[in-house]
Amino acid sequence: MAVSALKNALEINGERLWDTLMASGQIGPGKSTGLSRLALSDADKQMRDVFVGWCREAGCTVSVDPFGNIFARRAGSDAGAKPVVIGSHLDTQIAGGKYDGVLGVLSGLEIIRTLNDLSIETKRPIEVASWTNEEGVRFQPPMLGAGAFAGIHDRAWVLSQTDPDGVAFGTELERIGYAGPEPHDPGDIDAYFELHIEQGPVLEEEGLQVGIVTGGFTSLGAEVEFHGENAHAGPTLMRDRKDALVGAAVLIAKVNEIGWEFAPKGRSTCARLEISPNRYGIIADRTVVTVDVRHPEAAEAEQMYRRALDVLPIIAKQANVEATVKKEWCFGGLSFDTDLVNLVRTVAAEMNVPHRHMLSAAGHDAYHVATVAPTVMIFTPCRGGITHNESEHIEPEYTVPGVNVLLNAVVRRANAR
Ligand code: HGY
Ligand code: MN
Ligand code: MN
Repeated sequence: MAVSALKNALEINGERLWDTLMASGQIGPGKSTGLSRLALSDADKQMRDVFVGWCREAGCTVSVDPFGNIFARRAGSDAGAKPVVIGSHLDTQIAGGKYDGVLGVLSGLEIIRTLNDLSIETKRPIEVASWTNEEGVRFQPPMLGAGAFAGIHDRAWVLSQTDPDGVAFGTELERIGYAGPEPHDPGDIDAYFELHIEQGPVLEEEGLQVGIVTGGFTSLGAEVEFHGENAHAGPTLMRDRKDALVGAAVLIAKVNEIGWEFAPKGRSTCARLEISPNRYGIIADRTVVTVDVRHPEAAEAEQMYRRALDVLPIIAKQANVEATVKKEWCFGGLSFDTDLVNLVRTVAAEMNVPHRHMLSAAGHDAYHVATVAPTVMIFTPCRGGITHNESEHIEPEYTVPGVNVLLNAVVRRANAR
């Protein structure tokens, strides 16, 4: 590990962070080395309960807002000062790794534990936030808890969002006991830091340990429903068919084509497909396709999105079905706070931690928090850039330096005038 040039640079207890990460990795179902800890599931509740217990053991006061977002606060000498918040998410993808989101939340906890060990009091309070349903696997859109906190989504609308089984977000929050009383004031944050695995190969390939995230791709998403008619797969003549699966198939191929056309910067997929009745011998009368296009330049992302939706009438005619856009969302296309970007870069340089500026192609809770508070993200490497995959993997020697940069940047911000 590079020896820090920063006089009396603070350092976390890397072993303790790893033990905490491994403990989290045991909470929830998942094949082999991964996790499938979906938002508001029993496993999510179990993880939340353990996390809240850890925070209380570390002397934090814990509060929960009406969206299940958890805030664990370590008091500062100036009780009236706005807190410096460190956050991310504890829910995982359905075939996810143990580190996406989780590393950011548990790094925040480790920073509080380290400050306790060193009996360091900061001027501003320091708070660790765990946002609900970042992954958008169970409930769409992604980053739902952070978006609700920032006032981007209406409270009643969020609570009414349903999962594929028709179970409402608000019902599940009540069921797991994380429907908090009153909303937190989104204006009550001095600065927000989110440390996250890069989920790409750049830092590892360049032998760097910290990515200072200056902004994010523009991501545009939609849920498109095709309505056709059930009919027999045999006797029904081709001219008489209204096959919703054909509509979906043509759109999926088209979205992929658009991604290749705008590659390498442009990205696209239709990651989710619902088919009804999805049985042998009967033509599908309903399909739902999730469109996801992304690009570092907003105008290009917009063009990709328009191209995808402009073909709907053509597909509808061709497949003799109806096409309806049921939901739309967008996130990203932002720049993070310049002062915080400069602070993280200064600390990384002083600590001799090899770093670079970069953009995020993945969405993060920080995107929504950035609409209400100065915000920055720190990326740390992950093996082969593999993520949203059970074999997501990180190592202490290239992760701990980034958490140490976060620790020193947060303390400096928490003590600033
Ligand atoms: O979709 C995203 O980029 C994020 O991982 N939820
Ligand atoms: Mn994440
Ligand atoms: Mn993710």
